Amino acid sequence: MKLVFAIVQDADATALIRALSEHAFEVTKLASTGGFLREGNTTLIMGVPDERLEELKRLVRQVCRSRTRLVTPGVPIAEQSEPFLGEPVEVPVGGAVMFVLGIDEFFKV
Ligand code: 2BA
Ligand code: 2BA
Repeated sequence: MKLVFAIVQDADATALIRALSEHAFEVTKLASTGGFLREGNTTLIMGVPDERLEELKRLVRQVCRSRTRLVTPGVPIAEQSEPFLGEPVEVPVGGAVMFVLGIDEFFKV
């Protein structure tokens, strides 16, 4: 069994959780914040059998989109508005960032 952390954009989270549930994956959703953009994102925790890991990755790839955000270097994201103080740069975000860990034990009491 593996423990998967998937950090996804909020805009993709609902559709991904629906797709996961339809395919009988169990999932726990956490509200999280990206350290760079300092904006909300969603972290999903999933305990999955080894043999279903590729299926899970496929679903994440199908649902999660890559997007870009305009960021002005050196200016806190919350304070960014027109007129820009510096030259804005495009930052790619997502589809999804995934961590896959081995599990020593999984049980419910
Ligand atoms: P954020 O930290 O808000 O980062 C948003 C996007 O900004 C990242 O997209 C990446 O393209 C860019 N970025 C992040 N840190 C940067 C830096 N120091 N310099 C230049 N550009 C930077 P993604 O890579 O798709 O990451 C999306 C979110 O996934 C991140 O949001 C963060 O919450 C999480 N994440 C990504 N890599 C991680 C890691 N190694 N460990 C923990 N969380 C991670
Ligand atoms: P929920 O996802 O809201 O699930 C509540 C209960 O609904 C579960 O209780 C289980 O009995 C049932 N259930 C969930 N997903 C199902 C599915 N795809 N098909 C059929 N029945 C399903 P618990 O098993 O006691 O789980 C309680 C909570 O623990 C879950 O809340 C979820 O947040 C977390 N969880 C359980 N197993 C997990 C796993 N493998 N990975 C990540 N989170 C898990």
